[in-house]
Amino acid sequence: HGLTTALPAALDRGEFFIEYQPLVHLGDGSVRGAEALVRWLHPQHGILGPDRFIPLAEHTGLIVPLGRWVMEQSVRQARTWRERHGDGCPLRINVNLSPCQLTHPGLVQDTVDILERAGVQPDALCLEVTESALIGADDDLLKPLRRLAEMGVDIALDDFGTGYSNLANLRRLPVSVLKLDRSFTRGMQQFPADPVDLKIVEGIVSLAHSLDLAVTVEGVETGAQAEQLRILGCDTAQGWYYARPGPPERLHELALADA
Ligand code: G
Ligand code: G
Ligand code: MN
Ligand code: NA
Repeated sequence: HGLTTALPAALDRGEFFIEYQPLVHLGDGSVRGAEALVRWLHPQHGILGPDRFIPLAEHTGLIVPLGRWVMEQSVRQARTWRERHGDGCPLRINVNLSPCQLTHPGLVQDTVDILERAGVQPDALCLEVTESALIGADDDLLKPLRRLAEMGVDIALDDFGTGYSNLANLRRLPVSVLKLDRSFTRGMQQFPADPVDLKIVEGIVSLAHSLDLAVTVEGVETGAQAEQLRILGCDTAQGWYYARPGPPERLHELALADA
């Protein structure tokens, strides 16, 4: 595959870049952070989304250096936001981790090094791991995540609600945030909202809060959805209603606009 063989050189040549999508507090509308989403500016094919190359990078192992690069850029960006935004700025950065990064032995040390080099507190970083990556996870897989959580790095369970995981299993996982999958948000788009989706989200929020987990909702496209999800008790939202993924300056403007 042409894209696969081009990946390592693309990293060396600096063809990857990151867009940031804001995470907004549903209670007061303030920007609390952003998710980092990697793109590839391919010299022939133009901008390629992660769905086009992350699976290839996972297959070849390039995801480890690429993921490290994404984390380094994102953490530096978080420092810039925190500096420009002033003291006590709570802006955080969410970075996605592939399953193979979780099993890579260097994960904890790489993360510590990146935070130290950037001079950023661990609480500025949230690592997103998909629910499916942790289904049936044994202690060896959870150990690095526990270490990171003890340091103060937040761990979020991404695409929550699609993985058929055992809910009782949640207590074992060192996560502090559930990211509710977009499919639930879709049910709130129509009016009246899908009553089954309402009940499911209500149940998840109640379970999450009783376990001291925050709930982030993805894919919010309308004000009506945002209002419905706020009433259901969700904490944070992400989606086109607030902003599409964009360059870092855009997030700074959004964050300052409501400061
Ligand atoms: O918005 P978008 O098409 O960029 O994102 C598609 C998917 O790609 C998301 O589910 C996201 O989890 C994944 N993704 C985006 N950036 C990264 C990254 O840096 N690392 C990994 N592993 N996945 C990413
Ligand atoms: O990690 P994850 O797959 O959850 O990453 C988010 C993905 O969802 C990205 O591909 C991003 O572009 C996409 N996305 C973000 N906001 C919205 C939205 O409001 N609606 C839809 N349909 N997709 C969104
Ligand atoms: Mn994600
Ligand atoms: Na997701």
